[in-house]
Amino acid sequence: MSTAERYLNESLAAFDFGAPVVGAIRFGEGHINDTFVVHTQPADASCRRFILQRISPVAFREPERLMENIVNVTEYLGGIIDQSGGDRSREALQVVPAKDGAPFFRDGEGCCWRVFPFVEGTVCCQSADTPGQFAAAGRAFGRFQRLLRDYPADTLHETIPRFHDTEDRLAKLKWAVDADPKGRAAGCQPEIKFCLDREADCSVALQALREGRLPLRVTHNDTKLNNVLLDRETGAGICVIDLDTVMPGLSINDFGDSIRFGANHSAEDERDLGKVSLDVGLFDIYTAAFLEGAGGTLTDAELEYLPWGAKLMTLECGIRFLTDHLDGDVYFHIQREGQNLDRCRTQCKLVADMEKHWSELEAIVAKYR
Ligand code: ADP
Ligand code: GN1
Ligand code: MG
Repeated sequence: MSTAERYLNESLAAFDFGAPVVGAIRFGEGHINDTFVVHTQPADASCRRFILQRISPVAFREPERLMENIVNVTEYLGGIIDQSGGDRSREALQVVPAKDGAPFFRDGEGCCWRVFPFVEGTVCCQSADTPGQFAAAGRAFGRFQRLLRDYPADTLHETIPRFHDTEDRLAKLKWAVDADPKGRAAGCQPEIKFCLDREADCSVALQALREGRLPLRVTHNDTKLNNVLLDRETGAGICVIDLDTVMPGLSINDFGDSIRFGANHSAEDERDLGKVSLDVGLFDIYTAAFLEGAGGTLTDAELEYLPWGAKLMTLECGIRFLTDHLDGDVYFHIQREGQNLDRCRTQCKLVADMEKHWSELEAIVAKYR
């Protein structure tokens, strides 16, 4: 039994679901939190579902501050959605407080649990079956950025320090290679070399930020396709979820992380690298959709750096997977040994593809400027 399962019943008892709980099972394919779907049975209505999550204590050291961000951001988004005649219960996450009124429950080991109503009538895709789904996600993440344009960024806590500091990520990889606690470095020399060869790239966006060419905005920072819920009927991207890393950041990273995950036709941990390649057509579709959703929020410089967002988020993720593989898989959930190395390899393959198609990517972005 995992630690999360040990505290599941205690956590269920800490929230008022409005009706008897009839079951709770693991749910979703997130790499970080322990997620369960809870079924309740009201006496006079059909089953209602909730998402119950144990916030990863490895990823998030200050869960109370993280939840403060989420409560504030979801209330802010809800206000804007109400004003525009939308439905905040479907278009933004809603935090269900614990019985004691707090936005989370702390279990016997000090881990925090939280509850959101399940957003019904939606689908969550692990990969885009159609280009339309990818475009829908792009519009939703672009819109997310636009809606938070005037959010007071200085009131947000940094939930993971230096989260998208690619220079720091590379430094951490070097430490892991040197320490090599699991004796795995010998088995991944080509991947280590691939990442270290791109040291100069790691500074490109950060340097542009330092020089004031790229603005700091409120960003999501984890814009995988499976972090947006699509309407089951219309296919529209309606609710951006996984708000743990909403922090000041770069818009090009929100764009880029979606490209990393979605502009290809393979799983993130695909072992047959022959199946892994960047789909330039999907890059084009996502660019158009993201910019439509962002509705003029982005500056010329941000547009110019969009291909860099894609390359750097992919490289950085490869670096992070490799570091975690060397560290012994302590951060990203794995289902099999070597999975983080496999994940790293797909990222390296995608980076190499982006380099190969670089002028095409720039031309696509130029088309929409
Ligand atoms: P992680 O940080 O581990 O990725 P997420 O918050 O993304 O955790 O949740 C994991 C998965 O749970 C999502 O990919 C999605 O499938 C599902 N999920 C999370 N919140 C909701 C919700 N409110 N309604 C429906 N599904 C949800
Ligand atoms: C994690 O939480 P999830 O599964 O949506 C990670 C992202 C990585 C991603 C790689 C808080 O995202 O940064 O890009 O895995 N989230 C965190 O799939 O580290
Ligand atoms: Mg997620």
